[in-house]
Amino acid sequence: MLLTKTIKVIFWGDGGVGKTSIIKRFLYNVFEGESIKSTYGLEVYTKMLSIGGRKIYIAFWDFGGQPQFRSVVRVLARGIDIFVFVFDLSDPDALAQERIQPLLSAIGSVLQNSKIPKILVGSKTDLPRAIFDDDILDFMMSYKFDDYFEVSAKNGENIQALFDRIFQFVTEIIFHDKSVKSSDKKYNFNRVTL
Ligand SMILES: Nc1nc2c(ncn2[C@@H]2O[C@H](COP(=O)(O)OP(=O)(O)OP(=O)(O)O)[C@@H](O)[C@H]2O)c(=O)[nH]1
Ligand SMILES: [Mg+2]
Repeated sequence: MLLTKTIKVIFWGDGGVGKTSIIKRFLYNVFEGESIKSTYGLEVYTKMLSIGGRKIYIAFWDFGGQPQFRSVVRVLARGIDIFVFVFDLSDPDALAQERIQPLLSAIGSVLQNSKIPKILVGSKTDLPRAIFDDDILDFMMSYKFDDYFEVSAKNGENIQALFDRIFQFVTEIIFHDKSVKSSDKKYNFNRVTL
């Protein structure tokens, strides 16, 4: 008998940074552009994978980042397996403390939990870049992210690499691979253009 399991992957970040666009680019290979609607509260997308003879359901929890939805995130994020935090590389204030702090406090203790893999994603690489590499590295290290990807939902750049990494974490979770322990964390800049 095949055992099934659901892995909960949370996408979090400010309103308009491109969370829904990233998920839709990966799942449906589309980019809706200006016509995409801001996520109202929460939408969950699922995908089935077969890993080592086991059926694994991956649930992508796509939260609306607008301030009015922030109060529900902490409760709904319970049971999270993988955390993905998206910021907009074309927005010069994307990593400013006053923008980041309310977002990170809304998510509760996820960032303090070293057992949860955490991926940082810089979005909209097709637009002019407004954030310095040093600021990204500082941010990654302060909050102990395990990996970093720069993507564009518009042209698809690095989207597959991001989801491959998510699925690698899924495999590690399923098979209890110890390589995701915080002591083994490596900081990788998965840039297409360096
Ligand atoms: N140029 C460019 N625009 C993008 C990209 N990804 C998203 N956008 C645009 O940014 C806007 C917001 O995208 P969404 O995917 O709705 O962002 P979100 O993070 O899901 O926003 P909320 O649901 O409000 O939290 C839309 O106008 C998108 O077309 C990208 O890679 N490049
Ligand atoms: Mg959205």
